[in-house]
Amino acid sequence: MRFIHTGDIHLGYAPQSSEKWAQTRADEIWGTFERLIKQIKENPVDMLIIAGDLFDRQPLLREIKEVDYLFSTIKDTRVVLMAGNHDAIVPGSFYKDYVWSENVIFLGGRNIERVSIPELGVDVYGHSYFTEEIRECLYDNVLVEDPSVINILVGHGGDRKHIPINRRKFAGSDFDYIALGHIHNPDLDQRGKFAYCGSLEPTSPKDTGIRGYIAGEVTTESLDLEFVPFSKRNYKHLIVDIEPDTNLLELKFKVQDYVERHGHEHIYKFTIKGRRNPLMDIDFEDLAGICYLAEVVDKTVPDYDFELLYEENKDNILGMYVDNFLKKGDTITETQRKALQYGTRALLDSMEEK
Ligand SMILES: [Mn+2]
Repeated sequence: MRFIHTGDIHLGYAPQSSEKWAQTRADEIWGTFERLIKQIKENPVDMLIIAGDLFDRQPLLREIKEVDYLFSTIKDTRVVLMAGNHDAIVPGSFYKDYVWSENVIFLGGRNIERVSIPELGVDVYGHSYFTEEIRECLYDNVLVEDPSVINILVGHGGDRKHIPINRRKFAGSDFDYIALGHIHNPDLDQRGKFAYCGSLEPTSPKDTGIRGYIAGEVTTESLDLEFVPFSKRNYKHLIVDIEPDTNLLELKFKVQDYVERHGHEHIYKFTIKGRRNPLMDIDFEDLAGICYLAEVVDKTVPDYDFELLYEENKDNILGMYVDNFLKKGDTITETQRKALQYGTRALLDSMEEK
């Protein structure tokens, strides 16, 4: 049985909502999901598993209809989905009474249920979230009722507040495949017969690395899993080193060069390190024009000539401040060095104002 395992699509989410490009990302999250359905339409698999958090929040009825329309376009594929912690079936949820297309199996029970699909020789086990948190280890002791068919468990969780899991128990279970969602990092364990597909698109700057889905083939005897990169963009975290003689334009060129090499389509976090010219202020706005920028972390330290500063300011507060630290010589600690740098900057600024 050939399948695609995805989850954590988070439709409706706009990552980093304060950024100019937030709405673009929200559209892209929908777009990538549509692209996956189109691909399945052209290249059908037996089953599409969506392991929770299809929506980032309670779906509108209109949104469920749109998703169901997409499913109806892949009639040759059985769609199996569950509600996760983000789109839990809370009171008033449109998930509750929705009648899905014929090829869709919505695992809409509070407790784990078994759904048999005789045409595929498959039994699927699963449930939905009805609350945002489930602390019980629901997946640890699920028993397979019919070992003669292919048995698949669909689940969502793996942290303290969302169904903690026990990987060792999975390996000893009778399931042929355990398809999990909730953890946004892909994590494939073919021998352990389980995998996290990871989110289809990255949804947070912490989600560095490649995102996509799992393409697999399972029988009662074997399991083959392949991770397929599919996201439109990835988050990349890069470190840019600068020197005291690096100027602003040079820094900008360095960043442009990084983006050139690593791909214009991605979303970047830059950490800028090194000793910088004390007169140079990093222009974050300027850098934001180069690429999709998630964050710039300034870890540079101003490269002051403290001996000279002291000589020139012997008779004022700056000179006294600097001298305090210079007297320590080599015994100066890292914290004191920072205090010296930040304090000097503050004093110079206040002297400039006068
Ligand atoms: Mn989740």
